[in-house]
Amino acid sequence: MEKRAPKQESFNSRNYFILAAIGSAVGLGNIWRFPYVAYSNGGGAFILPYLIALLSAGIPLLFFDYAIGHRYRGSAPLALRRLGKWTETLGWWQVMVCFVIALYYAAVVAWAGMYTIFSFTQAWGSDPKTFLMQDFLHVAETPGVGFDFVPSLVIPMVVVWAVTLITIALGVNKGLAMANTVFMPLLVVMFLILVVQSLFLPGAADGLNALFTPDWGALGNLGVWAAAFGQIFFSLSVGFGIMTTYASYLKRRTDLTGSGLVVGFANSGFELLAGIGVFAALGFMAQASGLGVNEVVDKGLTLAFVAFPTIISQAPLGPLMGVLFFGSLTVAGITSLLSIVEVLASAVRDKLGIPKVRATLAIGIPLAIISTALLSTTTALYFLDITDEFVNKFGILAVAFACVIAVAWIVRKLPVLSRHLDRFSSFRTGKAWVVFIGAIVPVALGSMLVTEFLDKIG
Ligand code: LEU
Repeated sequence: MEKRAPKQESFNSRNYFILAAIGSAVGLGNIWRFPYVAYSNGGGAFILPYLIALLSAGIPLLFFDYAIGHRYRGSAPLALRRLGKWTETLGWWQVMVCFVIALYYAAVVAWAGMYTIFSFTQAWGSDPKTFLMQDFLHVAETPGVGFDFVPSLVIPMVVVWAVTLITIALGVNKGLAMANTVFMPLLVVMFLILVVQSLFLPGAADGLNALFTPDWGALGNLGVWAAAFGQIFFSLSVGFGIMTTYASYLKRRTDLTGSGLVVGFANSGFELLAGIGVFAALGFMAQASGLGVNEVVDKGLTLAFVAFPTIISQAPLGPLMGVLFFGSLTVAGITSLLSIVEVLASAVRDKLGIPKVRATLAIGIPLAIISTALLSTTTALYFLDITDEFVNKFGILAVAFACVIAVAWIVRKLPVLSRHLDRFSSFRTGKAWVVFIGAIVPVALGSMLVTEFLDKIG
């Protein structure tokens, strides 16, 4: 049986909420995912599907999450239960998605933290790939074989988890708001210096040309559109409980849509900046090694942990660049990780009716142990690759699709939410928003799920 939930916390100011929401949105997805996704899906032409995805699905879904969180004031499962009883199940599905993301997201943050330290001495030597695979991760040659512990990975994981759980346990103002107030300005300063530094490297223009040269033909490919929507959902943290939870901490009188626009555009602005910074640096790397930019681009983990160390070793003021790049990755990652864990802690708090500190420990300690156990082993990399792909493609998209269908077409609560949005906003979204959430978003999400599914089995 559900216990009576303890009194809901709330952010002391709307600015804290906006800061925390931007902190959640801007994360690993912006820095290492976006540049590669844009480059490999039409380059400059990708901006078009990307903007369409942002405006037609990302922002409307952000308003959707905000409206549910603010109106029903609770963690994702509780808010959804208040909305339609059985829809609580969807809230737990969102909680599960967050649980799985947290397992590996924390590891990447921990590794980025270690690489910030390595940057001072360029500990990776002349062969960053071998260093990453053999000396740092001790990757097993065959997946599943040699499930051995790598003790040196445990300490950074413990540090990341300790920081995360302590911050969440401190509560919404002393923990979340404080952390974001310190980390977000730090991130902006570090990242801006990094981008300027990259733009001054020889070869930077080649990198930018490679990123922005449009391949208009790519727009005929459904996969490119799917990539744009997928990027927006992950990057904006919409559809899987995070923004619902954060909006539940907003005071009653507020501006939901105005805040949403600030968060949406700040996130995309950061993403674009990351694309510019990363590709300018890759242009330098290509020139320094006498290769084409297309020969040096890599995605995700290898982009961050192999290509960047190579660049840092060759660039003037390399150690500074290393600290800025990996420092940014760590800081951006931790503020996103906080939001993922907040979803879990608040769900447990509401379900068991226990204080936030106890709820944080009750879910956080098992989570930290499982995450550390799985990702401090020689098979960490395989686990990360598989779960990341699976969660992105099926977890996030599928749960967002299910929620939108349930709310719009089964419990039919869109009119209530729309009125709520209009009441607590600086501008009215009216009928247009209902059409986006009721028709355009489900069609977009549905077709992406089918495409991904056919792709998997085909
Ligand atoms: N929005 C975050 C990012 O771009 C991810 C989310 C799971 C918190 O990295």
